[in-house]
Amino acid sequence: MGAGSFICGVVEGFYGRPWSAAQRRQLFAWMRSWGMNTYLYAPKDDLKHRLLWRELYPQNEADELEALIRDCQSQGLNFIYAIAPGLDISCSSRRDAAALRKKVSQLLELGCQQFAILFDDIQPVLSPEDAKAFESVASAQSFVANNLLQFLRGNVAAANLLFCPTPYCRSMSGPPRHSDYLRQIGKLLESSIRIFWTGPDIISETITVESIRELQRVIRRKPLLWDNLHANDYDQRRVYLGPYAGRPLELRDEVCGILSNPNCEFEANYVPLRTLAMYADADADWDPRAAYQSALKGWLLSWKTHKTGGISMHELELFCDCFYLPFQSGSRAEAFLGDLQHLLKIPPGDWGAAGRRFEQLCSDLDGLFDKMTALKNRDLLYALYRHVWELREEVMLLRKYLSWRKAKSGARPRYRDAGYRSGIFRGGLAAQLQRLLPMDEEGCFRHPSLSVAKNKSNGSRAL
Ligand code: GDL
Repeated sequence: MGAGSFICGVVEGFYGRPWSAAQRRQLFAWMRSWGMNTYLYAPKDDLKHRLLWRELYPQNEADELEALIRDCQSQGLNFIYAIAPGLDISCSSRRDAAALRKKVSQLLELGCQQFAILFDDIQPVLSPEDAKAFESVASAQSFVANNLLQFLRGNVAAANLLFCPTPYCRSMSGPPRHSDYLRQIGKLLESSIRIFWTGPDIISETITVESIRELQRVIRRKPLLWDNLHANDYDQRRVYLGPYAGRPLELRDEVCGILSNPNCEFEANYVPLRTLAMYADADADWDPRAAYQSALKGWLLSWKTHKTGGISMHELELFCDCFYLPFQSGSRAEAFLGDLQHLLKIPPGDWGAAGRRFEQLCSDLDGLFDKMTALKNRDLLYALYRHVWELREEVMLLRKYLSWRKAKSGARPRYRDAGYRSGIFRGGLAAQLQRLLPMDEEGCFRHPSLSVAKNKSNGSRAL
């Protein structure tokens, strides 16, 4: 990784089951063919990466890691091992410093030459011992990181280090210019250490050039984007098949690189990663939707089925539009939703073209879901199954509901369907809790009984 080259690749940095060796091998092949250059190993639930960071890998796991590092490097990619000691490290402890050196020494022996140290998702407080030795969390973490870099340089002349701060987005740090933590990190961290940033939020819908320039002035370097746009570990009912979007091309000049931390379901990541590679490579024009359509053509090759009349490009686009980005559906899913919202508001006699479009789309989706069960790539099917299943259930319910309304010519008594039993359909404690405190379009919560009580008492405040 040359000092000036743009870092572009993947961070396996999510919570949940880490990817398998075979999945990572597939990832490296994709990355190589798309011109990406960096893979950061940071699975939150590899015990020895985070919770038990002091423990060395036993022989069998070390062998697997060694093979992984070799596979990655043989594809011409940088392999970076991340260690996340923040849950319980004592920054002033010589024993912990020695444990850290011992751990990275094991990785060095396995062939890893590049490292990252992560302090994300921890409490930003000093332990009583550290409070005696350091003025702040930032100075304690900088001390550990600088020492680690020095140690690495004794082993690998060109060694470098990546660093993930504890507040790693604006919603955590507040405006960077007012953040003592970021200012100190900027001042104290050795100038070659690269600092991660996820944007205005943990999951950032957009990232502006201005916001990054403001950060640069405080951390005294260009940040490295850890991009959670397609991450879904925080809500496993979602999956994101849409393009890399919401980042202007000019952003590339303001950051030293971008690593995507994508969907936990490895197979779901073709389009997200392919379009990130296209973004990194794009000339003056950048249209995420066009990149998406082009990436879908490549992905279609993985969608062969055991039935004749397999899945078409049109169907794949419709499908991915239904599972697009955290804050946005694809245009065809948006149109479907728009039609549906309209139909629910007007009497069946007026449904006309919107009604026909809705019916057509329901059949298309139903047919597509059926075809998917015949996919040759079973891993792809299994990665998407639960998402497809949930959507299918909801679409079919709406379809039945609308045809029932039509038959009843617009009456609005309550609809019951034996196929959607209470307690089974949308069941479970989490779903019950959601119903207790629904969120409105503006992101506000209000429990329904409150408004009922309010209405009953003619607008007087309910307790
Ligand atoms: C985070 C975690 C990351 C997780 C992501 C999405 C960073 C730096 N850390 O806060 O491990 O996958 O959110 O849930 O993003």
